Amino acid sequence: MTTLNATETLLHKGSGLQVVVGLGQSGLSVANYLTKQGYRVAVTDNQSQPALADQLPAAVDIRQFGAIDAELLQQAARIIISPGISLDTDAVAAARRANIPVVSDIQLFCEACTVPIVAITGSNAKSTVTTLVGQMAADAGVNVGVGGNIGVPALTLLANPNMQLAVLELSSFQLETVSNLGAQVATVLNMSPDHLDRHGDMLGYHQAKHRIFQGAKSVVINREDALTRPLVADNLPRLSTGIHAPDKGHYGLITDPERQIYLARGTERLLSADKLPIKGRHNLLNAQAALALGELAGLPLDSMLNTLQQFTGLEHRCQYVATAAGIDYFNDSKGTNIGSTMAAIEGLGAVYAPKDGKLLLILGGQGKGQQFGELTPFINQYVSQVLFIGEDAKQIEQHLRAAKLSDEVALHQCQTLENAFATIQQVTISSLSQVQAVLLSPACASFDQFSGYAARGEHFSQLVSQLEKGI
Ligand code: UMA
Ligand code: ADP
Repeated sequence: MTTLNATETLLHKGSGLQVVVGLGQSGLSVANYLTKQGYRVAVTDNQSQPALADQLPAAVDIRQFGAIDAELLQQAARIIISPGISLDTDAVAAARRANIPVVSDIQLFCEACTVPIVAITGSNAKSTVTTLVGQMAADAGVNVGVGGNIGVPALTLLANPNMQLAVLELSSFQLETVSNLGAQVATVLNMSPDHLDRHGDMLGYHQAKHRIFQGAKSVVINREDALTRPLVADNLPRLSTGIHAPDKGHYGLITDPERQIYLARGTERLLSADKLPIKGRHNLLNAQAALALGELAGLPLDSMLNTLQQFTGLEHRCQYVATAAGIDYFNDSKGTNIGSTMAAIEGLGAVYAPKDGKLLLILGGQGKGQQFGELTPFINQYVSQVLFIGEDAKQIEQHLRAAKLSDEVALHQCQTLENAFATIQQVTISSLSQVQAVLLSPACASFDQFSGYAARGEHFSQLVSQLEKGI
């Protein structure tokens, strides 16, 4: 067998130029990884001065900034595209027509990763379930790496030589350029319209998400959502989750005659729902998904149940902020699509409805091509006031009105969160408003007015605290 020395490896690999498209966090991780592997690497980005350019390794000697360099892409042996960049971008589409392979950082990760992968996608709950499974693994004494769309580029996990398990949150953007991921266990948690401006339609979005199942050794399925069911062999090990009593070995909920709800595995009651710090029906499904994924990754049940009782959830996800003038304020800024906003309205609505309370909902931002009329039944049932903000506010109002919105729901165009808070004060002064809780769950991206959902949520919390202080 011939082995190459370091210089020869460099020359050998150098013959195939690797072009990184997009210099965000994932692009930087790819440049670092591939230069360490001895490849010749070039980077190109739309921005003329990408913020991370200073952090590129010196070995990256081709840097084309200010536009994605179409000629450079034509010279590539392989293109590694950032998830934020569409495959339809002219230069990228031209390279694909020339049969140049285009992959994501996740493809490089799964080719290099030697430990089992838990792969998690879905329209909503990805970060919650990924964090929970990561915590379950850590609490069980497993050396675990948690990364992907959650904000830690997957390739950076490879720096840990002792990693025993990788838990990856994967977006449709990352998955559309991944083949044969080969996860130990894979799941699509739920499917509701999102990112349709990028994927064209629900079919395109579904196809991208379901790439997560390629080569999977086992799968977790949500019985409540047929669109999560994979097209895989019948004999592939699988567990399912749902809101009804489960079949033997599967996860679900059992409600006893006193109406107490339990997480269950088959007929076994595992944990009373009121022992979970995270609330709402959607979180009971999330807890089950984490248990099922953990089981198929070999984690012990008792330890996982302990973790569930400690897990208080993530910021900006239906997070209670404060009570001001008798009204409870909730920050669900991470509700960036209609599926998450439905879950938030239903989850909180069910809490306030028995008290004859209604919600005041703040909605809007960048609508991403969604059909907001699907929110109308939830609004009719639980919401008395809707306040619109952001660039697609007028269009969202039109969608709601066109979908049989009840006359009892008042609508207010506010443009900004500041204006929304002025309106909240006017509206809630009237005892007729029925408002007992204010919910920011925009169902939209935030980039028209904020640097991201976290900035939007923090701004909301600041405005609540000003209200509390009477400023
Ligand atoms: N860029 C171009 N041309 C374009 C668009 C972007 O050159 O047309 C450049 C930008 O100038 C920038 C770079 O590409 O320099 C940004 O790349 P990126 O948007 O892919 O961002 P990264 O920093 O690499 O972050 C990505 C994910 N971002 C997106 O998918 C948009 C992060 O998910 C992820 O955490 C990170 O990789 C690590 O894996 C964020 C996200 O918003 C949280 N995800 C979406 C979501 O959750 O809905 C899918
Ligand atoms: P993702 O990473 O997929 O965006 P998060 O865990 O960050 O998921 O939650 C995003 C939003 O989805 C939050 O607004 C949260 O309240 C909502 N959410 C959480 N679990 C579910 C679920 N099972 N179904 C629908 N929405 C959910």
